[in-house]
Amino acid sequence: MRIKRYVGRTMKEALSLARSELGEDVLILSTRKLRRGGFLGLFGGEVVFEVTAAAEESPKPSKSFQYQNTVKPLPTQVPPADKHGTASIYQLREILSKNPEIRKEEKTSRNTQTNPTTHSELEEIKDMIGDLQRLVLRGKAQYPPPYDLLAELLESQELSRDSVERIIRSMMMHCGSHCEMDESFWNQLTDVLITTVRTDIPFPKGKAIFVGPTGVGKTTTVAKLAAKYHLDMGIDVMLVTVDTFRIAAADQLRTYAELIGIPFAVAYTPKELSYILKEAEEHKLILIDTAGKNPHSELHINELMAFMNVAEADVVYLVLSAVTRHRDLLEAYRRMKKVGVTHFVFTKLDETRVFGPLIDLIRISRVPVAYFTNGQRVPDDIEEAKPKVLASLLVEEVKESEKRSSGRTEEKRQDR
Ligand SMILES: Nc1nc2c(ncn2[C@@H]2O[C@H](COP(=O)(O)OP(=O)(O)O)[C@@H](O)[C@H]2O)c(=O)[nH]1
Ligand SMILES: [Mg+2]
Repeated sequence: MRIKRYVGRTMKEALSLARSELGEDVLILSTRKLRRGGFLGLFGGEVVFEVTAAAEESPKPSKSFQYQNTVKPLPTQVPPADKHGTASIYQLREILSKNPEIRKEEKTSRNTQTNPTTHSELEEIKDMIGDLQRLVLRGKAQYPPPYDLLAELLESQELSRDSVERIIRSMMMHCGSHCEMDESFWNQLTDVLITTVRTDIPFPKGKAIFVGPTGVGKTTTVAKLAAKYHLDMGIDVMLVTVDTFRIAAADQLRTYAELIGIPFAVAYTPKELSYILKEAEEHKLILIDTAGKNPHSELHINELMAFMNVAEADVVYLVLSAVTRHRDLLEAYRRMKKVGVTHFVFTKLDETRVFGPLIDLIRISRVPVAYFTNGQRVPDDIEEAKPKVLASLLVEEVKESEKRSSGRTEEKRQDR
């Protein structure tokens, strides 16, 4: 069994070439039109017709012009000849599909075939790759070194793109467009961040209410502050809770009140709260704890509003956990701002190493942060918010990542 390809200027010519060499009983396996020569086989060149034919008899010498016609003989599993002595075309196709040599040749010749669709698709893909490259390059080339690296490091702290741009612009103004990532660079970054972190510690007087999502640490924060104000500063503090959703919640604060040695009351309804607050007027500072509200639930927010309207608090703390994802943090603020948030308390700073979202939130909301909490211990794990604390936490993390990334680059260099 021999398989050969014949090429002619017309299909007829190609077929007669096959027949003249392999005999009249030749089996035509495939025919196709293709362009030969030209630039990369794509442009220009001559249109020719190719016939792939198979026959059993031994080859006759031929002077016909052939192209790529030396195909290895097929393996021994030749299809059985039918009653006319010719193998079934389906069987031959099956053998062809199993023969890697032939598949490889077919692939090569397919690549040189002119196919207008493939060509335009190819051009389209090339254009798309070009566009993508330009886009990527524009993104990267936006900042000269080392600001490109700084942008990456700030993004890994989950600062928004907008914040990163502002910070870098400010850094470039102070440090120039080319500088080293040395100690003075990091100090400058700390200073830039300090200007974005607004803090304010309310004077401990009047009524302060604590709102925020469930489990962020509201009750613990109320206890920490009560202890701090009463035990450290000798202020006359009273605790009130409107969190009657879980019995344990009221008991949690009651226990703290007993330990600290200050009065405590539970308000089940806004009316009760109004009554309690009137009675409690003589206390210098009243801290009101609320139930963890699902910030996505309008019902919960409306319930909270009813208590808020009665409380007429001087300070409304929105307590948010530092481990909350950027988007959820902004969403929690967006939902809660209608209750008239005046300050933030950021909790669980000990549980994360990513501080960008907190800095973004302060900038976007223009609400100052009053306290940071960094552990479960009452009353120790709370501190008054200072811009430098948050700025330094972020800068320390950025420096660490920079060290790690330059260490990796150095290792790679030595490996080479
Ligand atoms: N690691 C850590 N855990 C905290 C912090 N503040 C509160 N927690 C814990 O978070 C959990 C929920 O606190 P809780 O005050 O009951 O949250 P609430 O539902 O908002 O009142 C408790 O296990 C607290 O001990 C903090 O700053 N760091
Ligand atoms: Mg609570």
